[in-house]
Amino acid sequence: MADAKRILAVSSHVVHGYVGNRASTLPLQLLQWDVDVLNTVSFSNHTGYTQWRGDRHTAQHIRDIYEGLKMNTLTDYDVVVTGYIPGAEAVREVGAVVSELRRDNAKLGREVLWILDPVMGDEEKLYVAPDVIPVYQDLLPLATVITPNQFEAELLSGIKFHTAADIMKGLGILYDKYGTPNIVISSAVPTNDVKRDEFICAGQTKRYHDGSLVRFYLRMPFINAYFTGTGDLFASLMSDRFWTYHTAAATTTKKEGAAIPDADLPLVRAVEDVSAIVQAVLRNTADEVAKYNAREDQTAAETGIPRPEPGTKERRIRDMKFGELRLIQSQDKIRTPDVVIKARFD
Ligand code: PLP
Ligand code: PXL
Repeated sequence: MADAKRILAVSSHVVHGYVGNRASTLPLQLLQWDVDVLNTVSFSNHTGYTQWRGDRHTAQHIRDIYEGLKMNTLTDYDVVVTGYIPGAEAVREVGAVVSELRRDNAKLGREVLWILDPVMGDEEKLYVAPDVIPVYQDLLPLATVITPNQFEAELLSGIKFHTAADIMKGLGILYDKYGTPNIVISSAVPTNDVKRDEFICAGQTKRYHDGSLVRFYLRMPFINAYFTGTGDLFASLMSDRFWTYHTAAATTTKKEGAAIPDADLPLVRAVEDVSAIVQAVLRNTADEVAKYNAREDQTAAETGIPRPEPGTKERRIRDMKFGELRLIQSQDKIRTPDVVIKARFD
């Protein structure tokens, strides 16, 4: 048996539900990764419930864990994926740890990819401390792939996405500002789009053989429900697929001397696969949420006790609980996605 692929996942732990590292671990394990899990917080549940208990881990805690790994020579990772880190000092420490880890591996001729999800907020709301923003701005140039969502991409580029063209323009601005070789805006709906029946996932990458820039996008049906953890799932799956296609491209390009067109764009192939998987998980989740709503409506009708009004705390808690991603139920699609949406080039 081949040695397992090794990844370090730096994000949140929740006791209940599937966000942060709890959304990343199972999918990566199903895809044959040995997942080392470094938790940045340990909470009862995700913060979308609006009430939770638990602690944030300090920058010192993150450093300590890394030192422990290092003293046992456990830091020979193929990939590091970083996500939810709610404090500036901790983000800075993660940046220092990843930089050191890559430097140490480079001395041994090993490349470590860094998939950086600049988790800062969603739906117009910042859910980390504002002083996290400039720290991420310092780290983006170091990453292999960044995966901001719409809110984060708008914040980092400084423009609003009114039209589909703005999303593509946003990619260019992000590249000019931060220079990250691979950029993916995981999901965006132009604000001028009144129908809101689809969303766009867009990316920019470089051809391996000549370094020329390529922009691409996928249009997907909009699933009208708000799920937490989607971005975390997206980033972890990107880690798998980008590493896989990148490694294949790097060896092919070296061997053949010239590029094979399809293998020349690992990011594009990765985004196609990942989008298919995320869509499948969201469809399964949305189907279960619909069943939950039907059940609750029926119970209300039978008992004459109305459901709590939307917007109330009681309703929100129940909706959040039944809205957790259905990862276990989606494992077949995680292993073998049906890729039906192909990227189009700008
Ligand atoms: N990627 C795909 C394919 C999605 O369908 C979605 C959400 O609808 C996302 C990503 C969401 O990513 P984020 O949570 O970073 O906004
Ligand atoms: O999906 C982002 C995320 C990760 N981890 C925790 C969260 C959230 C978003 O609310 O609360 C703990």
